Amino acid sequence: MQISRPAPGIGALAPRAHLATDAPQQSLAGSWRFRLSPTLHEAPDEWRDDDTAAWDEIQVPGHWVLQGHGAPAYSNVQMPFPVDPPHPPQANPIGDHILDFVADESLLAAAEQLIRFDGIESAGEIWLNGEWLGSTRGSRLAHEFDVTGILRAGENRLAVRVAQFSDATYLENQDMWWLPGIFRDVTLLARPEGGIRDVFATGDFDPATGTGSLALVVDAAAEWSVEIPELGIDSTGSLEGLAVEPWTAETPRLYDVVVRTPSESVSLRIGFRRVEVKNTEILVNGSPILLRGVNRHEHHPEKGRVYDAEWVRAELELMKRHNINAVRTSHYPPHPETLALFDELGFWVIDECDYESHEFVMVDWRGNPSADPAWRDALMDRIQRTVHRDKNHASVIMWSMGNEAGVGQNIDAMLLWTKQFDPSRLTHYEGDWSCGIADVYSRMYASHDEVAQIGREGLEPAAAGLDAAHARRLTLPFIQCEFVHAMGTGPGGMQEYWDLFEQYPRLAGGFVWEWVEQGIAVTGDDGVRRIMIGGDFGEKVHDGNFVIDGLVSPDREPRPGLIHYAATIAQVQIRVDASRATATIENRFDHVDLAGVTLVAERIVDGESVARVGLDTPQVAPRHAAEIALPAELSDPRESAVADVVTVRALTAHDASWAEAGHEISSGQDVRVAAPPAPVPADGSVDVSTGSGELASVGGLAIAAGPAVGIWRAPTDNDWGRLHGEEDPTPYAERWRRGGYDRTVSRVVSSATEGASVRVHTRTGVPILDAAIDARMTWTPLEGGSVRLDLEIEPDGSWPVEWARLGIDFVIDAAPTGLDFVGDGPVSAYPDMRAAARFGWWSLAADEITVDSITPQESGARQGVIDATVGTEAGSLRIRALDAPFALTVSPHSRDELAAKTHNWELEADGKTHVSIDLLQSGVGTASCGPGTLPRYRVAARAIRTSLILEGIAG
Ligand code: IPT
Repeated sequence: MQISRPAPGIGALAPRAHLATDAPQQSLAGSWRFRLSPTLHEAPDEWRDDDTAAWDEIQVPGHWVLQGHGAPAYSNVQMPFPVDPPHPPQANPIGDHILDFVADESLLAAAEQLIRFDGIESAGEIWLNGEWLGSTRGSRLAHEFDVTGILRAGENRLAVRVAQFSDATYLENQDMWWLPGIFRDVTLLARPEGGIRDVFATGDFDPATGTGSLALVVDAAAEWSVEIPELGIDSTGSLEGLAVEPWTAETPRLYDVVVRTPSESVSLRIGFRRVEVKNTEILVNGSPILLRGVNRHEHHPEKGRVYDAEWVRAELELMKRHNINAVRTSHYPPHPETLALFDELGFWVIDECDYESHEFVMVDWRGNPSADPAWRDALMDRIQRTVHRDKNHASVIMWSMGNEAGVGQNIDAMLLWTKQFDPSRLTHYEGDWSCGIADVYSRMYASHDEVAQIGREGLEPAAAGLDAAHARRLTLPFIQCEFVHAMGTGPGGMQEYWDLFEQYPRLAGGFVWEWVEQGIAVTGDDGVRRIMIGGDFGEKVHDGNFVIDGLVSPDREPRPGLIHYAATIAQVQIRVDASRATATIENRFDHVDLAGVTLVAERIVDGESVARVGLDTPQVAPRHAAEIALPAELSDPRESAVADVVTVRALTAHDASWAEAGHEISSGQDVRVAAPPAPVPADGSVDVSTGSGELASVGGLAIAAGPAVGIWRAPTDNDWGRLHGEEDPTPYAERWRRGGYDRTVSRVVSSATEGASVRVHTRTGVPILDAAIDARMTWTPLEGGSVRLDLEIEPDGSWPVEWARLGIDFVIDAAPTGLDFVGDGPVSAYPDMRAAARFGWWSLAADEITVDSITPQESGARQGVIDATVGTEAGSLRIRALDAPFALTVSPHSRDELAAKTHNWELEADGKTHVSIDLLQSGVGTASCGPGTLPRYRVAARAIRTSLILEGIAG
């Protein structure tokens, strides 16, 4: 087996489209025989005629490392073995696969037969009945081999030797698990005489005339014709002047098209649309588009990259329900059926070539295949296989050459070939900022400031004196093919990016990194299913939890980041002004008006719904807004109310495959919160210890600890991120630890009783340094056993770094049972990630209070809280704000426990409820990869005061 050649596979037929045909096919999916050898040297030379009775069984499609042979491994930029191209390491598992099968008669009856492999990682050598068919390169690319005259009646033996690593591995370092195997379909295809080898169908829509055309390049061995039944068309050539509705991601209108010869019919689903660049904007059908995107890896927690049709449909529908309209297929073409789903559901797609050579960045790009002529054919083969396979899909608006592969002549050649082969789409390659050839300027993780600058320069004509490359780049639209990093608690700063994308026409949107957390589920002997990360399989080189950075969990549960992203990018934005009795409805769709949207309004006063009405949806053109009047019952003043909230929701008006009518697209609110009536002090006493300064109990509920002043949080993945471009790039998590913020020490300075009140002054310091926080607390008994706390906080000395938060922390000696609160929810939020939080009267179950991050970290804060009841097994603690709202975090885990553990399944609940009432909180940012928390969301030491009512209800 030759696996050290910088070259394409051998023997495969020229690439062509993945076509739905009526010619017979036979799937070879199922149970195969399998034997693993640890190295190529130990893999027997003679094996293809072996009796496989003693071999193991393996499911194809499948990855052997997920079926009990060897182990998965995760590394991102770094290679799991030395950078010694084109050689794989000696320790290179070899998987021999054998299938004995009988070919269907219908196949054998055809003039010719092919076998197609849709994906083998990383290199396959294929034999049928002892004849060598060839080899594959390009794990996510299809390879077809001619088996005419080799495939026979009766028993056939297919033997496939797969190397886990090969020369191809140097081109496939794509920030995902290394998952070898025949992981996509294997299919036998009949090729009838006079059949259709290939079709390239380009559906165009001319916005000026409102008509479509269909350009067809058909490679057939007979006369062909094309039929569009819906349009009553039956013709023998390309078609023009078609009365069609255009395809867009918002209106994914497809037409069934059949291309036929006397012996074969090929069915296509064609969308008519025109993609072009004008005045730095990406236009589709003449209108600019904004990409509300995600980067999507193929990942299933048990099956890896094996396609599961229902699962993939469900995940794309989940995207649609969260207003996502674009997908970058990072960093390889997905299973071919996924493209059909993109067409059908409506997504703008950047289809990316199966190419990343990021490991060369570790050696200053020495030997990078993008720049080495020796690899040219291998790379050209990859882009051609990508483009040919998916060329008939309306959803694909850009071809991407790959990811993070440096620069070089081979990339240029790939771009040039693609542009020439398919001028109907744009080309993309992020790795070359000079943009000499690509049609869009693309970047990843550029800061807000830089993105704003890129937007601004698009408005100015190219300044004199620019070099030609820069001048060309100024004419291009800009996208962030990766922009916020959805790792752990976060990402913060999405709204601020989005505001820029909305503001500058040149900015055509972005793609969150990434859609799904690529955790691998392993069920232990104890029956417990645990999510594994890099390193958990004993890898010597790995990147830990950097593979857990998605908007949804491995099981596709939305993380708060997804909920906030959905609100940020929502195509309908609503602003309510109850005092003026108006709402502004902004249509941010690019192609449709609001006929598909219904509006409902509700007014809730102090928790009671007092009015619920449907509103007439205004006719608003795409990218326009209208103001509507609200009926009086939504806006008449009510002086006595504490919280008077008018919410207008935009719902889908019609059923769609991805959501029934009535699905909420977005909402807007006007919230009027008044100070609650001043509480009346009562006789009695407060149970505050003048020794420790702690609240021993309230209303019969024992308080195990607190209040303690807290300035630290269990570091998030983003808190561990280096702050590139900042004066001090040291991660906040490290600076907090250095500053001792996680180990504060308090003492009571004074305590005194004044009538029924107790006044306590505490001073909280950090080890080593002289910075401190003085907290002055006055406790006053109220009617019914509750207490009032007036709190004044003043920092002293010099604080080495901003605080994570400023709060007072309590511990109750019983596990949490739930949380009811009045404030912004129900989703967990932080100051720079709160777009989806809506004021309301919310009730959370115990398992909804925090986020079950795979890597334990701070989570679960609720913002803008004015009233909360923390339920515990010992009773509940009610906390009410007397002036400013607070942020509330309730957790079954202490911060020390969260910070100490590396997997969620290692966490041990201490049976206590940890409550933090935060007066200030830092944003979360996206520094795990990208900019840190924006300065305006950082918390410099400062004085603050507040007043609260605490009420205990012993349970
Ligand atoms: C960027 C990669 O393109 C992407 O694949 C992923 O690894 C992401 O980072 C981090 O999760 S590259 C980064 C070094 C900017």
